[in-house]
Amino acid sequence: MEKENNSHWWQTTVVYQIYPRSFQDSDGDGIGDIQGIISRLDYLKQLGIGAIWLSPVYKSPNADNGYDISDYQDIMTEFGTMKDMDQLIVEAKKRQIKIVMDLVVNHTSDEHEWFIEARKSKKSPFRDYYIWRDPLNGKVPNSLKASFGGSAWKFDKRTGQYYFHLFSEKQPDLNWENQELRKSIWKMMNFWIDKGIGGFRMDVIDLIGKQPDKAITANGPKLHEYLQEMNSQTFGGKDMLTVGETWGATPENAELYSDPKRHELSMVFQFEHNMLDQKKDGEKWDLKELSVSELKAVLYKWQTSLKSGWNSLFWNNHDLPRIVSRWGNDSPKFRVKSAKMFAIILHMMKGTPYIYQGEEIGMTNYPVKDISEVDDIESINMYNERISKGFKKADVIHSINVKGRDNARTPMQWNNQKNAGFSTGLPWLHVNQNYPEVNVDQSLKDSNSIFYTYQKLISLRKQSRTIVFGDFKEIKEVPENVFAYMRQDKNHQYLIIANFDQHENILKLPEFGTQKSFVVANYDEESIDLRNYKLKPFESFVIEIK
Ligand code: TEU
Repeated sequence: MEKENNSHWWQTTVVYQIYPRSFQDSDGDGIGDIQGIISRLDYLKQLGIGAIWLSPVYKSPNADNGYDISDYQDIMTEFGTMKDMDQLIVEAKKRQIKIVMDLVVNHTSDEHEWFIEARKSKKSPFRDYYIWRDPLNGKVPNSLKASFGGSAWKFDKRTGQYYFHLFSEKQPDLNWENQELRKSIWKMMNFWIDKGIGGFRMDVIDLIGKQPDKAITANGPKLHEYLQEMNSQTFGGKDMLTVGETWGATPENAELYSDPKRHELSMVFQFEHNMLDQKKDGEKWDLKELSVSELKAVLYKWQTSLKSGWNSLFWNNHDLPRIVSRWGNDSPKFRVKSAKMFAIILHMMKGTPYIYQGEEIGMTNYPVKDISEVDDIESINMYNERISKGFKKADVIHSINVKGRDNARTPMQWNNQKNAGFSTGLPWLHVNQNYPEVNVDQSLKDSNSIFYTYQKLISLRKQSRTIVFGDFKEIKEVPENVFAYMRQDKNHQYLIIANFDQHENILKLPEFGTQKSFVVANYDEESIDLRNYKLKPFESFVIEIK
């Protein structure tokens, strides 16, 4: 895969994730929509990205903002129509941007026709599309828990059985053991492929091989068999970008997904680094201080352990807090510097980078004071559960402010006008109050903005095969909070340094001496003596070693 003649477009490109509900509203209903996205394609073109991962736009009652789909082949009313969607694919293509659809096939909405039929009777032809079990001694079949709180089993009175749901009870899990179900999914995927999309991001794909009776949820025994079948029945041979969301991935099984010889996916999202700030046996809400050494160890391990497979690189998505607030520093003094540091570390690693909307202008978390301000089902359910267990309200709200998913979902900040230019109506979720300073207009005017660092890094990846395919080498002789690594091949050698710290750190790299040319940096230094150099807070740079 690393050979030049064997490379794929999705290795050299950078992907931009759009959360449609929060990106751009075009009709004043306070909810982002497809025409809104179309109106911003030129901006994305200017940034330089080559693909958009579009969070779900399908018909949905929005129990989980579109991750509960009631019709895979229709568009959510608030977002527009299938005509708009077709137009988006065409308009994006004109700008050399491919659309990667979110494929949510671990579960549907309970309002999907399949489920509506399935729950009517045990004899329904769709009954076995879902997972049903009899009560055990009048109670739930087993103790498996749902991600959004409570039991994973929901009793359905009409037929006297429980159905299985790993997320909310409005998201019943599909039964992948059923071949007819799999065929229905292939058909639906081919419907989208025929429209000319660029690929799929596959929601919690590591859960489809579950065996609930054995308490197996992730990485079930038939998972890879299903993916190989999917590949051969749908996108196989079409050079599409396919990325699986896999919270349970290890380097070993990431290789199984992404080794091209196995005909599964292009790559997976692994979350080992994102989970470093939660307590070992706790949930994501149980906070722990990040250790930069641990972060380096995890990222470097992923950089060096995939041999035939391919990495994805990301700090943010619609489920994660804003990285500049979480692990950087979003105070006026350091926001820009630390946001640029994250950009540099990420884009210089090996793999395909993913940017989440607003990351390129350094959007930040938005703390709330009360649960009434929260929209996200995960946060709300957790709040109710913990309050009923006796947790202190202030502590629970603190966890939500640090880790809650709404942080990433506040409307995109386009300008300093009403509602940050997101909508002329009342936005569905509060706009971050820092929009007069943090917005796209402002970033485009300021040649020193975070936006232009992202733009530069993206264009570098287009020019340099070393950055895309070169070897990764850790440099160990640096302080704990400093990232230092090389990307190299027979033509070029790049040294990447990033001070992951709001304090200074001393760099002593005698073997590199004095360097003249910077490829990219977040301070204005012109020459650095690497034999002895005081790194400023969050100072990061890339230099080519000659
Ligand atoms: O997320 C998978 C998932 O496991 C999340 O619940 C995750 O653990 C949590 O958000 C971390 O805070 C995917 C989607 O990305 C998410 O938006 C959906 O809610 C979920 O699947 C169900 O479809």
